[in-house]
Amino acid sequence: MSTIIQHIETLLVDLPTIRPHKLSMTTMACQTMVIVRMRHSDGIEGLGEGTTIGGLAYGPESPESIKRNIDTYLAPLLIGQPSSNINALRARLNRHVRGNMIAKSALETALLDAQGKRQGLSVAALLGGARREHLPVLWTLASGDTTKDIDEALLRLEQRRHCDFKLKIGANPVDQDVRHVAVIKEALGERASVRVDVNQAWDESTAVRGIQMLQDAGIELIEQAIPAREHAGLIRLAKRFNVPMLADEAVQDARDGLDLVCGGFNGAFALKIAKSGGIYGVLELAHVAQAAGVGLYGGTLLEGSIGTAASLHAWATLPEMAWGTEMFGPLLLKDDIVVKPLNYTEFGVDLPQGPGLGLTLDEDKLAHYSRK
Ligand code: MUC
Ligand code: MG
Repeated sequence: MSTIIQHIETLLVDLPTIRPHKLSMTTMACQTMVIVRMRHSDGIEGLGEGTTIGGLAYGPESPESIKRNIDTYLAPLLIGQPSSNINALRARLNRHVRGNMIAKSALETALLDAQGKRQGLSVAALLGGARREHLPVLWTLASGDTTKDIDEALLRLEQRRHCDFKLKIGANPVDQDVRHVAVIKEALGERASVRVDVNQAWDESTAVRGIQMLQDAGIELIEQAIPAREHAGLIRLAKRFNVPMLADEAVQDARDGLDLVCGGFNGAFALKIAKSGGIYGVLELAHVAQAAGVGLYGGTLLEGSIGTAASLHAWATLPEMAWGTEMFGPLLLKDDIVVKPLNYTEFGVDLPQGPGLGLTLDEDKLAHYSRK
């Protein structure tokens, strides 16, 4: 008799951050993750994570909506279904539920984790195999204070933790933001790559002014300077400047990717399992990018260890990513809910080993940080 999905539990888990994390649309002091525990009739449990940034500040799904929509709409579509045909289960979810990509990503991760544990294979092995076991990881400087950011970057360099840095800008007037970035780049010099993420905060004419100054200051990559839906504007910026544009909020899935490359976009795409509804969706986008010669970047929505590990298994199956990854989410949190945290070393992170995601929940910590 084939194994079926028996039970799906969702937990809201609140973990404090190590310092305030300031983005153009919100400041985070805590990260809320939706943890999925999916039990199957063979006794195996699959783990998944659905996480966003700043409640509803970043996108249309909040932690509470992710939990509620899984519990009410998505989980009932999976309960009683055969566990192993993940393509059929994805199609079933997509047929009955529109959008809700973070919720779908959390469930797909739990299906893959369980399938890997069942077959004794890592998620990367289920996807055809890892091409590398160690991936580069950038750090985001977002304390809101230029001196603190420089100290933080110097420490990370000395620790051999990170040598690529992303600065979150867009909350202040453009000249003030550019000054902040230029001072940090000047202090770090050639030792580090410095990039910025504007998180949609500028209109196109502000972007033209800001990007010119950032390019002159030696910034290597400009992420999502203008609103997500302004594809034509993003293409114009990409054609206008030598410094490459990184599309983040603008590119959710393969269709967005196709639209951008058909319009002549020649920058890079930030891949996130949460934007694309999971690993399979994000790999479709990666394949469009590869076919078009668009650079890849392994992105995060600041997930904890479970979502980060799921992303790492996906990125490990791809050819070298031109812009590396930013899978530092667990390092921004004061604590972890897995027994053995991911191993960050030598400016990157090791792909976790073992069946499935390669992680085990720490039940005490999970109980401690779960919302009652
Ligand atoms: C984003 O928009 O890139 C990734 C790193 C970080 O600090 O915020 C995220 C979201
Ligand atoms: Mg971004």
